Amino acid sequence: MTNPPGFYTRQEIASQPAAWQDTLDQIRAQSGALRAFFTAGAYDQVFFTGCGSTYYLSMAAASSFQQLSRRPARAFPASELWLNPRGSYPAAGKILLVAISRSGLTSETLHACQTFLEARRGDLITFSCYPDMPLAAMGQLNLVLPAGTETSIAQTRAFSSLFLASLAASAVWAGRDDLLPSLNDLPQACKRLLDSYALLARQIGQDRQLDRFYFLGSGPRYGLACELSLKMKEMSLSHSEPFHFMEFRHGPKSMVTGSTQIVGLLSEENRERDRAVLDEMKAMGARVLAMGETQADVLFASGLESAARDVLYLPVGQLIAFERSLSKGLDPDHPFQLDAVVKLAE
Ligand code: F1P
Repeated sequence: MTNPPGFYTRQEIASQPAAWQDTLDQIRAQSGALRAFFTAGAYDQVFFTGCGSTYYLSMAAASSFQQLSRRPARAFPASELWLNPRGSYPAAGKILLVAISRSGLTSETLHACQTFLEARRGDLITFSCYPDMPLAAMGQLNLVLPAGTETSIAQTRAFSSLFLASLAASAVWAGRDDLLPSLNDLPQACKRLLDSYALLARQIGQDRQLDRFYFLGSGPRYGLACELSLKMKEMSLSHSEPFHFMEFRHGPKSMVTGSTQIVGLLSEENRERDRAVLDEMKAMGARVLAMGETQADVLFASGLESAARDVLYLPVGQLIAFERSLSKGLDPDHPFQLDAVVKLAE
């Protein structure tokens, strides 16, 4: 018997609370090793890298790490580190490279790590989900999160679990261990969001009048907006783009029509400015969905500080893409023309 469309993706989205709990337990168990490794390294800069989803994850992780630690961090697609190292790495200084990959098998990520190690620019830590894959043996420290493994091609549970792991590790490296206990509230908050907003996600996903989607976010939320926009493309083959909130006025707003859905990943720090962008686009005819801690359509009310709660933007956004895919008669488990891993012919 064949599975119904979205059989695996539905389970992977729904099981995120348990996957996040496993991830947090694992990071807590390894926090001593993570701290010792980072302290001994005395790094000048931290680079985060990956491909596709895990590149977007790297963008969010670099921003969170720098915000928490006040130390410089950058994110690059693995292909840039591999093929354009001079334009990516600074001329001098010791680097911690954090390579992130669900599969641990993506060619560009493996090449980026290999060339980084050969150039002796610093140390490598890897985050992945499968213990027997090459990436999980390449770093001086390798964190494997089996809770993030997936059958589906588009990442949902893997992305959020790996992002949460990178955030917990960043808190340890930043000397913000005080953040770790509060992360324990996230699995429950995720479950509440999935339960409370399943219907709203379905309504938006099934609205076939919509023909374009824009995901807006700033700071770490920009990387998350990129990921949610990618979900919309991969799963539902819809026109979708991410922007920084304030950038949206600088050109992209010319695309706004009555068939536009804007999803705003509101920050608390800049809530009024973010909100003004959404209000302006609504006045132009766009439909608007605001996600955030307070005064939002998708309301977190988590009580957590900003850096700790960013992962909460993901579940409802993933559900919208999932529902739109189903409503278009597609199978979210099998995005068009995509493979789970990009392996280059050597
Ligand atoms: C990265 C990735 C996926 C994407 C696609 C191709 O994989 O870009 O995010 O969905 O299927 O590969 P990984 O290195 O994180 O395994």
